[in-house]
Amino acid sequence: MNTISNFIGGEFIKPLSGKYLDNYEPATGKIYSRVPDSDSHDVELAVQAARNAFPIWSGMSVEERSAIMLRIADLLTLHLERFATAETIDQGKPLWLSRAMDIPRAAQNFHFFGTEILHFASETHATNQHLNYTLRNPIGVVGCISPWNLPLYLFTWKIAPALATGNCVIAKPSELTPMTAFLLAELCQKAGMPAGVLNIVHGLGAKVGAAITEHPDIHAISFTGGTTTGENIARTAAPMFKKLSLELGGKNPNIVFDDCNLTEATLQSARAAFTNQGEICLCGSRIFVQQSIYEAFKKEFLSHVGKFTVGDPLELTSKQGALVSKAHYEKVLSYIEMAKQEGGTVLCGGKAVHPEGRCAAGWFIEPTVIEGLTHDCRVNQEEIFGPVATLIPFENEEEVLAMANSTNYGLAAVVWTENLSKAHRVAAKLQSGIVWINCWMVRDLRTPFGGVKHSGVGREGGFEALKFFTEPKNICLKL
Ligand code: TXE
Repeated sequence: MNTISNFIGGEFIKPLSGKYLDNYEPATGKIYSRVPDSDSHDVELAVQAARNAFPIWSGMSVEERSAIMLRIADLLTLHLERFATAETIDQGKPLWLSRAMDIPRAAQNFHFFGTEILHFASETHATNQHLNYTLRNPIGVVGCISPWNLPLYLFTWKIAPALATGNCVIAKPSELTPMTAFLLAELCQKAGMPAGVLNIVHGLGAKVGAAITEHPDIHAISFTGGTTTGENIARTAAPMFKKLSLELGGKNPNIVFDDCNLTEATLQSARAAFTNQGEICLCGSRIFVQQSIYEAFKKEFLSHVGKFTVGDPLELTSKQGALVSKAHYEKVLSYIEMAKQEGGTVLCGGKAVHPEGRCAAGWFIEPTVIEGLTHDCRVNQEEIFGPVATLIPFENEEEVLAMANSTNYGLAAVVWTENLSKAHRVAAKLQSGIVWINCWMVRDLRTPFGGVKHSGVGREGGFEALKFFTEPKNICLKL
């Protein structure tokens, strides 16, 4: 049995309580490793290590920090296969996806912020009597709490800018997908990262995550996860005046106008709905199709969905893998039942899958498409976060904008039209932090990333992330 350790003060150490949680392989539904059931005492140990390391790490030049981060990026690329296999076993996603997206993006996160920091400048504001200049200093010890859907991808998306700006980090990956963060720690050691700069404390959100949020010496929290959890974190952090970055859930509209490139729109809409088993906050799960092309779109879209073969995620023939946990699997199945109660018609999928062999007891669900629901029913208002998409017809721009903007969420949106003035007009009116026009999941890491309404507070990415993890100080000098 593979036993994971915490990584504190540059060492792999057991949880002080000696307690562990079972870690399951989603594809088999079986326990395959153990993860520390840490608590506030382990977090305290990590904070002490981080505080001791801060003068060293923040005292390094940006070039020295950058060199270590670029070494980590190179090591991740060198060990891609090992990390991709570990990610697939731990999260349930297909191996082709871990290889093509998750691990390369984790390396890219280190490379991007390890180089961006070299270009992070600040401002001066001069008059004929005074010179103002702005210093951007690291905050000190910060907390990074990440989710289970893109484990290493989002773990590194948070810790890389924090580290690049000279902060020391207390990081907590999801207890459902701890493995690749555990493996990353060894690469950080190899890359020469000083002890205590990055500390990884594994365990339950309500214990370890809460302890990180509550700790008086952790002055900023960067969180990605569910909206309810984000709310809990904000309640704790707000009266402590901590900086907060919250990247939460989504219920993203995918709007298909009748003047779209239908071939592209159907193919990409299937990708947008079912990639990573639909477990991406950017997935387009509400597909609005203009009435005049509804039947044509439906026919072609369903043919693409039919190619999302569900199976053993370690098999390269599998386009879709297992859902991350039994609880999440049951939650998604309950939404499919709810859709039937709300008057929906299941056009394809709708059932659990039990592949032959080792995966017979795994947590698999067919890619599911449902039509005939109103835009304001629960299935079309609540985040399902699984392989479930709905088709909703519309007549005109005004109607579809009202329906698209009708949820509490506002993270991402997709628009399909060859009429660019319409594309710009609709994009401007969509209540979301990200809008893709005639494409999906194109990610330029320099752009601001995040949502509005219940999809979060603040932005990650590019200089936004470096600004979040630094405190600007204005100094005014009399000339
Ligand atoms: O997320 P949680 P879950 C959505 C998706 C999913 C729902 C819940 O709808 O079904 O959120 O998923 C830690 N204080 N997204 O339960 O609970 C937890 O240990 C501090 C969208 O996995 O939010 C984990 O490390 N931390 C999202 C992290 O928070 C706490 C991706 C996320 O767990 C905590 C994932 C607490 N009180 C889920 N409770 C996206 N936007 O990509 C838990 N945690």
